[in-house]
Amino acid sequence: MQVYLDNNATTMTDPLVVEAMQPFFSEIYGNPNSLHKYGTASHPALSRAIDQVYNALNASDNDDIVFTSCATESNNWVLKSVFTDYIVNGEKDHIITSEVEHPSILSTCQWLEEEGVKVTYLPVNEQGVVDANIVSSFITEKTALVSIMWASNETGMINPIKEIGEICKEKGVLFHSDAVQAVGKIPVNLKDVHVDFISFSAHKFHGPKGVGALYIKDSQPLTPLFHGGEQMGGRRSGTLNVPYIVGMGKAIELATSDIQSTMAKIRSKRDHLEDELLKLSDTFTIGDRTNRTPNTILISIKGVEGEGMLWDLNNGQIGASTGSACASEDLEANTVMMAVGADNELAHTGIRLSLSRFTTDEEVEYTINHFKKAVERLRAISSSFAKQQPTKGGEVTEAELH
Ligand code: C6P
Repeated sequence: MQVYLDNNATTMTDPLVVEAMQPFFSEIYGNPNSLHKYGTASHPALSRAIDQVYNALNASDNDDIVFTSCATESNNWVLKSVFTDYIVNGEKDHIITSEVEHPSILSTCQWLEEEGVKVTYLPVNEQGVVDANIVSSFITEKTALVSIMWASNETGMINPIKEIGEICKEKGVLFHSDAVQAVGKIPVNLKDVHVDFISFSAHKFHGPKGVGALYIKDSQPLTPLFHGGEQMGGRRSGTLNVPYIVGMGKAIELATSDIQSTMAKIRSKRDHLEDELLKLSDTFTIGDRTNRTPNTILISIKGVEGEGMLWDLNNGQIGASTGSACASEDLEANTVMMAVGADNELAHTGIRLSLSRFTTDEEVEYTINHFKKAVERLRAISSSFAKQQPTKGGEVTEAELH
């Protein structure tokens, strides 16, 4: 059996999505900006894809949704353009974000700091969540932008986006949310929350890699990241990636059309997996699962190095991760676990398991069995765990976590 449990890194492209994309490679391949029939042939499919994305997010006709190559691009675009428009060419000098954002936000913020921008990196609470009141307390008249992720890629924890949005609206500050791990996993209703910008990416909800989007409320101005032709109203130049945009439309429709029942099915498998793994001694998961994306578990297994566990799981044909795929090549402690208060040793023990709507009950059972045996094997050779046994034992306490 092969089990893929790294769906927060990327997902399998749904075969129905591949089917929808297929005609736009070698049959309907004209440039959509060409005036001849080969170009215009793609227009109905493009319009449909745009409608599918607007409908899935309940965006309004006054809003813009601009297709990009990925969420990293969308995140870079919003931060760098707010810098140009409101800091270089305006009176502001400050951006607020959190310590646990994806590297595409954190590295861009570090670059902005080198350019003279003041950046506040807000801490998260022991649940891994940003407190809306803390956001409020750091906003000044010099704050140009608040950028807080909708849901964490590492823990799955969901931030209070509605409250933060209201605070930003009241204080007249732009609000961006990296919604990569929210769109397609939990309901994202843009009429229900106040956000100026959201970033998202098709490959996180069974669409193809290489296509993302930036939502821009009320089509407000934002200096383009790419200058060139008039594609996407001049907001993002470059020939439209027709098959991928069609794929994104189909994928978001499939992911959101019956999201409550899809979520319930994934959640019940996730909860069963989590309950079973928590029966192992000295294991704990990060964050209350009622406020977590329904597919995600970040579990810490005391005495078992995350990398060792991944290797063992991989030998059992199970794909998991120790955290963000973008940071998987360094063997540093998990920074999100450190941010929720784990010490250095514990922060090396995190394993992220992320399910999808394609995960089966059989795969979950297989994972439970293999995981339990792997923990036994690895603990047997872990000298630090063996040394702690006589004195410790039992559950890891809150005090040990902090
Ligand atoms: N996170 C993970 O393993 P791209 O690939 O550029 O479309 O998405 C980047 C990105 C941005 N924000 C969040 C919250 C994300 O989770 C990701 C992708 C993967 O967690 C790969 S690093």
